[in-house]
Amino acid sequence: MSHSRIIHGLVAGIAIGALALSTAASAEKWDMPMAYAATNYHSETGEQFAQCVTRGTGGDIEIVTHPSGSLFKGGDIKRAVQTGQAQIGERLMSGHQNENAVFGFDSVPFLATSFEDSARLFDAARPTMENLLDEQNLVMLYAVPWPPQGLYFNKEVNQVADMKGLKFRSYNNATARLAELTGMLPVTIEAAEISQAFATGVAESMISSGATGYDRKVWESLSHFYEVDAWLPYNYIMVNKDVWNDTSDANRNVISACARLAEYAGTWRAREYTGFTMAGLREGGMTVAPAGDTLVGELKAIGETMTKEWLEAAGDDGKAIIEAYNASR
Ligand code: PCA
Repeated sequence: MSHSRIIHGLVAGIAIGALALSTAASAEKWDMPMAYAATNYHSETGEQFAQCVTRGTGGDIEIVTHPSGSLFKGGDIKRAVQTGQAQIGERLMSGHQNENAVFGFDSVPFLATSFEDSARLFDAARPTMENLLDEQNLVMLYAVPWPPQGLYFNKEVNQVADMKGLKFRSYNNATARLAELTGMLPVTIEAAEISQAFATGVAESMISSGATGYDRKVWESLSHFYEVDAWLPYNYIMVNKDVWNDTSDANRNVISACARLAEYAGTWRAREYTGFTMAGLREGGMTVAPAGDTLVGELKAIGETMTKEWLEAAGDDGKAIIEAYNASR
């Protein structure tokens, strides 16, 4: 072999070695399934969180978001992250209420009905939720509320009796129970599928935020949104614990800082999106108004029943959350 050939070979070898090294350092890709519309503030906040991490870690970790249930459907996201099929993901926390009632602390009717109160409630619950998730191989990174929940119908509704027999789209145990207690027929449907469900008559009503109605253009099928401010449920971002434990201290610090920023930004966006989407529902032709006194009175009574039931089901953890919440006033 000639001298120049050897040098050439050596240089190529070093170049390949360097390439392998740099791909190893930048190759870690984290898929982040999310369940809601790409244009929704939760998804936008998640996307900016992902960019913050990718940039902050100098490309060591590239997070790729998959909104609208495109990688995993909402109901499958937690399992996917627990089992490492996805490294990180976002889910509605109260969606896990069927596993453990405690997860529904944010869907107890009329317990926390404003952004301020729901933030206090979430902070009161945070240590308990972190522990519960830790036992399930998950690390919670941040959480952002949905706007206050109100009732959607395809007709005017002034009292609970007007709701009887309607097919009601539910998104967790609390919403299904609300349907039962109001004489409606609950059917569980992911937000990503509600336009279709309302268009085909599979569902005729739901409780949700103005945000979700707006994201899914429900004015194409529904006519009324009644502000009830029943509760403000949370979405949270979880990462697989093994993945987290394998992450360097430096990169974990970056991720935690990006998470704090995302929680702050997402919470403010939730407030802004509330007014914006109410206006959007009106523009779409819907009647948007506070629920009438009769309806509110009846819903409060149902809320008391649901609160009692939740406290029984959520046991000591539930009681501790409510006590911490009341003490934070
Ligand atoms: N939107 C989500 C959960 C709560 C909300 O406002 C949904 O309807 O699925």
